[in-house]
Amino acid sequence: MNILSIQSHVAYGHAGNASAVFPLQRMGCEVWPVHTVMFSNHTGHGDWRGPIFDPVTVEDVVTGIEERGVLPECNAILSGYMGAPELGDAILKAVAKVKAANPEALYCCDPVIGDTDRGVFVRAGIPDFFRDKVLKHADILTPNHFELELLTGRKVSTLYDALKAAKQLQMQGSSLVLITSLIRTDADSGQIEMLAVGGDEAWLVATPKLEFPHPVNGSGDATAAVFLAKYLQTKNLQQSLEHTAGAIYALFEKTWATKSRELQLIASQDAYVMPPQAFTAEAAS
Ligand code: PXL
Repeated sequence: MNILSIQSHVAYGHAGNASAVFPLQRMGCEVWPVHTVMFSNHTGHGDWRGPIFDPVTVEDVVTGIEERGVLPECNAILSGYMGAPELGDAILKAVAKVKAANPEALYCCDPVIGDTDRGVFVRAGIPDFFRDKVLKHADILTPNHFELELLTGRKVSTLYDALKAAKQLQMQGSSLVLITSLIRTDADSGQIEMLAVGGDEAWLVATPKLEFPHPVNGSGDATAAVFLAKYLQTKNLQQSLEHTAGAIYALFEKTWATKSRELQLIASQDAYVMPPQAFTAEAAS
């Protein structure tokens, strides 16, 4: 599998490509990382240094890859944190190029906007870009709870609400929706859930919720990556969801045990291939 991954890069710690690339590689995928920003660290630290790349730079790097003649071999595009709304068009141009070269390629968009702890943490214009321009092009969309509500304009409190919201996104164009963190009133509060909806299938999986002394950033980026790789390998929604739940729970557990502020992405490497604990997804309706 070859995956063109267009998202942020951080030098220290793990977010964006610095969270997605290693799990993808460890799962056996070739990754072509193109960075939208090069920051010292993720923005959850409050301050950081480094540039947001010009859209022309991102387009140029993609053109260079195109000139190698390899786009027909690209199986998927993965996009995430953008840094500036102007980078959106560069990402969509890359998606168009890859799909022209390989109509089977999937576009997996992680609509990185914010989360329930921090609210919106991206620049103005980015949420609108996802809502107005991206939804119709994405084959797979991986919002967290906060992003799901923001993109659909719906309050999501129950499983019924979540299914409705996912269906709305499907109607807008994303055939597969993975809600990477679902918090609902009609579930055990000691659990955190993920919901995968594709076609008329829906699968729900729960893992224990770990209480961290500080927020952990970058886990959504690894989640989208692991899910995409497993889905490309199996084309099976339930299996991809269960694998992702096991892998990401192991990553959280290791991070929690070490009390680290950064994801223990490398130390958890075996979990991406063989999750140590199995979680069974249930059909949801
Ligand atoms: O996990 C999303 C993300 C990606 N990239 C950068 C970030 C964040 C979230 O904080 O700061 C640079």
